[in-house]
This record gives sequence, C-alpha cells and structure tokens, in this order.
Amino acid sequence: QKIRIIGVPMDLGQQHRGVDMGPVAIRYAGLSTALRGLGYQTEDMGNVTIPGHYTLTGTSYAERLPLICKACEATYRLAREAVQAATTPVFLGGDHSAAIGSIGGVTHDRPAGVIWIDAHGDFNTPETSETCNIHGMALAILLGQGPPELVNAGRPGPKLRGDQVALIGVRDLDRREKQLIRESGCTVFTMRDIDEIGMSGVLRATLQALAGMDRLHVSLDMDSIDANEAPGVGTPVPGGLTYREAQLLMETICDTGKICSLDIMETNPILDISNRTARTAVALAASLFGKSIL
Ligand code: DIR
Ligand code: MN
Ligand code: MN
Ligand code: MN
Repeated sequence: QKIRIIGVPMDLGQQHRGVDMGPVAIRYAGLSTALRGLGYQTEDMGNVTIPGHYTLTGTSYAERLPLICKACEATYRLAREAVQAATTPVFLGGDHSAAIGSIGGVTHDRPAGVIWIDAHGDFNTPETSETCNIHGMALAILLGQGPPELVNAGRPGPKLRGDQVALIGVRDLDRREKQLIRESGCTVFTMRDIDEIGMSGVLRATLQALAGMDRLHVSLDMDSIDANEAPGVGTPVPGGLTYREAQLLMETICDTGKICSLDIMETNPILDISNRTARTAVALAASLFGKSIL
C-alpha cells in the first residue's frame, strides 16, 4: 500500500503566522520514516502553492476568500488524483480551511465518512463567526453552508451529509455555532462525553454512527490534543485529549481497515516547544496506519 504525502501550507484561514510551516515540521519529525517502518511505500508530492499571509494587504475576509478558494481547488485536484492512483493521501496543514479541498477531493468519486477531531466545531458561517476566520467555518462549508465559492470548490454542492460526520474532542463552540451544529445531523462527542463514557465508548458509538460508510477520512486538528502534547497550535483550549486517549482513537480507527485518507492540521512550529506538536502528530499517524504496542 502506498501513502502519498501532500503538504498544504495554508495560513489564510486564521490570523497567526507560522502555521504555513506545519508541513515541514511534520516531515522533519519523521513522518515518512515512521510510515515506511510500518511497511508502506511513501511518496511525497511536496507542497501546494499557497499565497502566504505576507502577500495580504490587510486582515479582511473578502481578500482571503478567493485565495483560500484557489488553494482548496488545487488541494482538491491532488486529493482526487491520489485516490484515483489507489494511494492513501495524508495532507499536512496548514490551517483547517485546507480540509475543504482535501475532503472534497477524496469524496469526488465515492463518499467517505469523516471523523473530525477538534477542540472546535469549525461550524461557523460568516453570519455566526466572531472572528471571520475561515478555518472556523470549514466543516459547515463541507456540509453546504457558508460562502458559495467555497461550498462549490472542486465540484458544485455540499461534499458531506451530517450523517456522514462524527466530531470528537469538542470543547469550545461559539454561541451561534452551537445552534448550527445541533441542527447539522452530525454526531458530536464533546470532552464531557469522553469523560463520562471514556474514549472507547465514544469510539464504539462513532463507528456505529458511521457503520454505513466503507471509507473513513480522519481530519485531525492538533488543537484537539492537550497542550502538554501539542502546544504548537494557534488556538489552544484547556482540557484536551490525553496522549493515550488520542492513541486509542487512532488505534481503534485503524482496526476498522477503512482509512482512506488523513488530514493533520494546525501544527504551528513557531508557537511550539521543540517541535513537540509535530512529533505527537507523527506518533498518532503511525498508530492510525497500524503501529501497535504488542
Ligand atoms: C473559533 C475558533 N470558533 C472561530 N475556531 C478554531 O474562529 O470560529 N478552529 N480555532 O480550529
Ligand atoms: Mn479545526
Ligand atoms: Mn480547532
Ligand atoms: Mn482551526
């Protein structure tokens, strides 16, 4: 089996500098080596070209929208080609707005269930957002809500239905985002659910909710993980997944044998401590692709 690595150094979906260096940080932390050690062939396609923050004249949403659109369309094409070439694409972000392209592209020919692992819901629209940051709208856009240019990126219309999506690790939703997410039909497991029924219980329910899907895409926002293990993210929220909870999550999803693709998003080495976040990301990717303890 071949894994195709695709860097998406997107930094336009939020305001922090440095998340464009996420792909290089994760490569440096040894992603390819770890995957080859598990018996995969790896192929690194380099990075999608993104016009960086430094090209912007200001912070406006209107200026960013067409640039993000173009970058997501380029990511979409690479995602689609990776699936057509019978490889498993791994997208290295970059901020989470890149998932509009990656998930759009991997679902071009066939649907996939999506496990969205995030402290946030990423379910804002321009009307509900308190920041106007598009990384906080990515999932809503994939379900067809928000700016039409992005909803229609790659191919016209929504890329996912609510019943194809499970969120895990949620602990910070904006006031009006809550309403949208409740109406979305997505299955949502908050940190409270993990506290109450444990990660194994949450995973049983997640896999049950997505049982009808024969392919699964994992979209991992590194801010889902507790800052002890993943300090290098733009919007840390206290009380995240422990290292073992995150590992169990990956190991259990691996056991389904349905993984078709992975996003590793929001790693920001500028805000990090000794590249710890990227090293955590590599350890989690290894577990998703079959590394087991015994
Ligand atoms: C916030 C933060 N809900 C927003 N979202 C983040 O800007 O919409 N998502 N950081 O990853
Ligand atoms: Mn996110
Ligand atoms: Mn997040
Ligand atoms: Mn984000």
